[in-house]
Amino acid sequence: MNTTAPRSPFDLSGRSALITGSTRGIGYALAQGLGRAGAHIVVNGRQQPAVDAAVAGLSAEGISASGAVFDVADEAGVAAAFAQFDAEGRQIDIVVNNAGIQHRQPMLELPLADWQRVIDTNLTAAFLVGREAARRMVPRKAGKIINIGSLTSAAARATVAPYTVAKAGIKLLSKAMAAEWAQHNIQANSIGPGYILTDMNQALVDNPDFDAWVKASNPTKRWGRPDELAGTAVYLASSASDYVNGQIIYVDGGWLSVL
Ligand code: GCO
Repeated sequence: MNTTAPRSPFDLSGRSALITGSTRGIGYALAQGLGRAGAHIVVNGRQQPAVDAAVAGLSAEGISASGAVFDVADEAGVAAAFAQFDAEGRQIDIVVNNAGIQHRQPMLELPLADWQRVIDTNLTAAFLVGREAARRMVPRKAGKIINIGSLTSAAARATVAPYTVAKAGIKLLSKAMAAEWAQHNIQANSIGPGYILTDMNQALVDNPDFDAWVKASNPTKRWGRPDELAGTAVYLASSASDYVNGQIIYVDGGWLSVL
């Protein structure tokens, strides 16, 4: 008698997921979510102590995790990280391009260097990491790429122009990846989080006008929590989404559905 339960299409055991910018915030919550679904997690950040702390935190709850310290916006650093994965025999089956920064300043005063820094980290890095991962996924004929967008993938907000443009680019980067790599059984999709309670957004949470605007604009009437993004990430990382490609799924409490 065969007593083995059929594998759930959401089961990630035996897969490895690299999540960029995963020492805290949304990235860490996605690491927990994919880890709880069975994946080995490769934590990424720029600082060794923060990466070590995140690996320790995941390990403490029984998740298999390791660390990779590199700057996602540095082409040579990204290539070196993947060469190291190759050397360790670590196959990256799932990539979550999550690393992101914010810079809030009206465009009339915005220095080019700040524009460029935000575009490099929030958009170009997803190309660099995705390209390096896909170079290995194409011959294997399997891979999952999840690019983290934003509400600003759909519409702009004053004072965050480079972020908005980068996140709009993320939405189309997933489609560009799908256009070229779907034939190799790679699925690339985006998640568009709404306003989420993270360190990056703390200044907005602490601003009573902004907080009131978020609660008034969102039909759910509250900010989202990082862990509320995990289910969508598990879906897009799993075989449950094997015929889903180039999509963006907004996890926004319904924000974009109402006027
Ligand atoms: C901002 C925030 C963004 C938002 C996000 C909502 O300043 O606009 O920092 O990160 O939370 O755009 O999707």
